[in-house]
Amino acid sequence: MERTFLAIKPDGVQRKLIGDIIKRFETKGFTLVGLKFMSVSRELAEQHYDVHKERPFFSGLVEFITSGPIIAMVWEGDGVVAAARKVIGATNPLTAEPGTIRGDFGVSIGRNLIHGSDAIETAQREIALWFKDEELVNWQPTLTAWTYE
Ligand code: D4T
Repeated sequence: MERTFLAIKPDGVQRKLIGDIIKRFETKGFTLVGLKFMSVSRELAEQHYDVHKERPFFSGLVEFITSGPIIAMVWEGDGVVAAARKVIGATNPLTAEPGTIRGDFGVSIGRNLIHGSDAIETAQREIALWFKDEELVNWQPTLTAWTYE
């Protein structure tokens, strides 16, 4: 089953949007398999954003993600990587569609509330970076037959 890595960034935590954000993925039908509330070290932040290390906004990204606690999560489901990106919305909350997390709750690209892996390979890399195997829970919700045909 496909898995993705999602993180509620410090702005989402400070604005008390944890419950609202998690609810979108639960009600959609995806399954939570890992979750931790944590501070992010500079080393982990730099590894996570390694793909952006030459971009002008890299240091700002690292500063921001280490500025307060975050929620790191792994979610599971058919097509969850691409579908979660749709639930999240476009990178810039001002242009993100209403009904998406960023479209409904944000206005600024540097405060876009949540990260989601952008491809299956990225998800595998990010899950391995943020979680140990034993921190992930393999389970099947009893509602599965009512969610998946
Ligand atoms: P993440 O990776 O956080 O899910 O965001 P996206 O996948 O939607 O967007 P991204 O990787 O292109 O950007 C990562 C992160 O950088 C911030 N950012 C981005 C920024 O502050 N200024 C910019 O010009 C861009 C392109 C927002 C998200």
